[in-house]
Amino acid sequence: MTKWKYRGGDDADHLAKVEKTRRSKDKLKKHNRDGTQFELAMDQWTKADTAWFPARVVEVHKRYAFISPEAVENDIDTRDVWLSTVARRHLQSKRGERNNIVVGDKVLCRPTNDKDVQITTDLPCCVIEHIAPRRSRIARRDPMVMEREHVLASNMDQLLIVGSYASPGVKWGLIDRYLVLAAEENIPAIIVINKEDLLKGESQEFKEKCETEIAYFRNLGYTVFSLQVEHQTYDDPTIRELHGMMDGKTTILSGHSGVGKSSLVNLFKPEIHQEVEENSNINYKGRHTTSYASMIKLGRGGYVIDTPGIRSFVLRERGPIELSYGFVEMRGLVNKCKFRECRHIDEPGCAVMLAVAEGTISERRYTSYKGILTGLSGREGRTRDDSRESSGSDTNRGLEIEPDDDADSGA
Ligand SMILES: Nc1nc2c(ncn2[C@@H]2O[C@H](COP(=O)(O)OP(=O)(O)OP(=O)(O)O)[C@@H](O)[C@H]2O)c(=O)[nH]1
Ligand SMILES: [Mg+2]
Ligand SMILES: [Zn+2]
Repeated sequence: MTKWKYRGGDDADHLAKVEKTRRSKDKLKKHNRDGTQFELAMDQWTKADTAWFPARVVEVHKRYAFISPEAVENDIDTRDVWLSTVARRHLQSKRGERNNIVVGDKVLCRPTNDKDVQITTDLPCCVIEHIAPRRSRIARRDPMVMEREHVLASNMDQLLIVGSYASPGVKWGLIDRYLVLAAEENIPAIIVINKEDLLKGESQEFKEKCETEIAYFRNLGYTVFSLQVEHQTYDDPTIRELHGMMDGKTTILSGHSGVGKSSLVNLFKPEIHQEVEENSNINYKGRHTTSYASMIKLGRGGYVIDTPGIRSFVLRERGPIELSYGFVEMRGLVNKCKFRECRHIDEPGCAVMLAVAEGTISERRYTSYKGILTGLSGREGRTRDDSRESSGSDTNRGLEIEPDDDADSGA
């Protein structure tokens, strides 16, 4: 029997089927999650006491998290924080995830004293009793336990992918991986390439390569900003345009360490000033300035989740149908391949490979697709630290979501 199945005259809308499969998987996931008592839809939250209050997780540390009360939905003062821990009976995560709560989670809190949370603090304390199902999430494969997901943040409306032309150089493959996540989460992605000033020290060939990549992404429908954050003001038209796109939304900033994520956030007059590396000439390998993902309200409204640059960003395994959904230039082609199960790797009659040969799909993007499919993409930056992580016993790390001392990588 041949390993290929002939598609024959099947004229059903393949794309619609892919979408349906995705949705049913989502439903399944939600159903499983609803099964746990900890995760409950907000309309099912029961307050045992009137003092219990809804809140948003704004920063997560190893043994505790900071939450901000959210009496009115999407209205949070991110400077007003309580110290919280997850109710003991829920500490063991049943969801195959690395941590119980992440930045952006909507939670129901029970006020308590610092004896209950077992941390001495001046802040008011509370215990997290329930978490609402996540509307959207950004997750990678956990570098410590391969089969497990490491959710980085949740409930964002859009993803801002930040790279820089130099120091560190732009990693197009990482941008591709983030775009896959955004497509799957059904949230818009905006691409920012920072440090335009450093382009002048680069070769003509490099500049042309960058221009080609940016034009390609724009052609796919993505908004791409090429800018310089340093020495820039709030009134610069490009910064204003970008800022305008964040109004009324929760935007997560992702990208390697040192690309200028926190510098960018600071331009938007956040409630809390973000720490930025002072020496712009350092080598970013092995260090990062932002240590924890945190949610911050912007001066004009809207929220950002500033994240630390992470070293390895490997996506969990995906099949070719699911993955090609995240490569928008492939979406319309997959139903034109001769075989329904086509992986677009070496199958005869593959419409995707034909498009690559004809130049309508970029070689680089196609290579990126293959790298993700085979699980090779994103490992380039793995170091000894990663292998030390993977050998550690890690069955119950409770709240932990630290950035694994992650920093820059050649991903
Ligand atoms: N040349 C140049 N340097 C910049 C620009 N924007 C930011 N930087 C510098 O780049 C360095 C890193 O900036 P950060 O904002 O700390 O970068 P980050 O992405 O938040 O880094 P992590 O928190 O480690 O993930 C700082 O020294 C900034 O001053 C720019 O437009 N041009
Ligand atoms: Mg930072
Ligand atoms: Zn194919």
